[in-house]
Amino acid sequence: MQNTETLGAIARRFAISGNITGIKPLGNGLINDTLRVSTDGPEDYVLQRINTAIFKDVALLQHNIECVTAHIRRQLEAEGVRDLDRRVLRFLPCTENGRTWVEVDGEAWRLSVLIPDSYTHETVDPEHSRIAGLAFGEFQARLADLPDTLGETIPDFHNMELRARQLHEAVARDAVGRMAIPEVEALVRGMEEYEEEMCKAERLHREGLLPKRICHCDTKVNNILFDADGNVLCVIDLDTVMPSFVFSDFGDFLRTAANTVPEDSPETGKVDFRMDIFNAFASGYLESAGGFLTKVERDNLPYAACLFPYMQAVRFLTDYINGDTYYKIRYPEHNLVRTRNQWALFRSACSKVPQMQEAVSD
Ligand code: GN1
Ligand code: MG
Repeated sequence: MQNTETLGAIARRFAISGNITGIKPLGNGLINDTLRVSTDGPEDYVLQRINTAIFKDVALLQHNIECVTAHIRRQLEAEGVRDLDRRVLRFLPCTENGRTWVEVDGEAWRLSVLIPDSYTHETVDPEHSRIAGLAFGEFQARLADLPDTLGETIPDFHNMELRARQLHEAVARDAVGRMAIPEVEALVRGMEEYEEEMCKAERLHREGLLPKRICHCDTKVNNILFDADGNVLCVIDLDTVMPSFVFSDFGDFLRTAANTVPEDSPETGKVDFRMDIFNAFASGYLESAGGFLTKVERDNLPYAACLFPYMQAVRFLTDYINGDTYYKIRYPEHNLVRTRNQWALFRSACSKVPQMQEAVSD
């Protein structure tokens, strides 16, 4: 990471106000590097280095984000919402050409206004899950009439057939010899058993039974900003907003919120899929999204709750077999530990499908 002086110089290429008084890391995303830029002016900022190894088309990425934030801002304005800057992210233009990103030594950076007195959480109780369900359903509903066309910032991001193929390719390549570990081999075989079942969404789509809608595609708990009273302010981390199946947002929230432990907890025995969180989230989501969901989408929400732990287990294991080239890791076995955790979550979710079906059909 660059030193404070270099980071300050990057931040000053955007139309910020005030003098910079400090720069320090913010949040714990696995992809981009995020920093808080404090100033003596009226606002502080969030500076992000975009991981261009993953987001290869920064112009497309920022186009999507600009369209989405402008659209939501227009809607909120029309609804008479007053605290607009707390309800939707605002990215600043850079001073030289007005774009919302700058390139520095081959790396891309962007800067948004930090929303003061806002909080992210790594865990939520049922009440906040219900509120989050409302928020993500509302986010999808708001984007249903987006006039712009959004591109896929990571093509086929949540396409399970692609993720399965990437696992097979990693296994065949065995780049760092990790297929020799019996546990890795067993995990791969276990995943193969469920592969066909888990690729159901792509089949339904091909049969014309499942639409793509604009989704957030990274609805982890910590991608929602709450105020001090626990109200949702807005949804953040918009890099992956793109056309996908509604399952993406439903499933990925539960993957993080319904797990009794964090996604990288080594205490696999403690992993359990919480039905109280599922019920609360589903009730909030159906309240705001129920109006536009088709029967196929609604009936398959329990499948979505299983699909995302499964897909994440496949992705973590693929990265482990590839030698940890995608996700940030803090120790050598980190991706394997994450895989075990998500695999246990998948198994737990599968065992609760009948209860889930009952809850969404009510
Ligand atoms: C990544 O950037 P972050 O940490 O919010 C990943 C998600 C995974 C998640 C697992 C672009 O999200 O898809 O579900 O890690 N984002 C990308 O924690 O791959
Ligand atoms: Mg994030």
